[in-house]
Amino acid sequence: MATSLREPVSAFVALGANLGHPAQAVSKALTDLAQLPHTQVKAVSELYESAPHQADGPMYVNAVVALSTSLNAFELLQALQAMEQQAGRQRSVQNAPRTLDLDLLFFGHAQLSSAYLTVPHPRWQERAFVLLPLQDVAPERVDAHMLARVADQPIQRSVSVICDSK
Ligand code: PH2
Ligand code: MG
Ligand code: MG
Repeated sequence: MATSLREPVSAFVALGANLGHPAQAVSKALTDLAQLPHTQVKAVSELYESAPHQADGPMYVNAVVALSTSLNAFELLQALQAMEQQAGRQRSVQNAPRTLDLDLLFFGHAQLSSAYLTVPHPRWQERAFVLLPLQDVAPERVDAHMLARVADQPIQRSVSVICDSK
């Protein structure tokens, strides 16, 4: 794991789930992310309920978390994949329904493209289920044009949150 001498980097992770108990899986992942070594949770978005985008299956629960971490990008990726495994993630076809998906959106200003990892995430701007929660934790990264382009994708803040705000 990382040496503690490395400068912390600001990283953003998108969470999604649509099999099993999606809200519980996302909540547990948020708790587990806070336990990662050399890592602090800086901000957590609201939870959103979204229709599967370019995919089939049940409604998704989505969120985005902002981290500060001294792990490197591959160490963080490994930790995210271990959490997906622990949540019972099966890998079949692309965009298949899943118990937990943890995607690294940004890792500081890094631009990486390898067989294992591409950051920034190649499709982050195409997805309402990324842009809306990202706007909660990093409004400076999301603009009106981006939101307009995804305005046709069904998404809402999760029901409990809507009730809370009334
Ligand atoms: N993830 C996908 C494909 N489609 N749709 C929604 N609403 N939420 C997701 O997290 C999602 C998706 C592939 O990772
Ligand atoms: Mg994904
Ligand atoms: Mg993924």
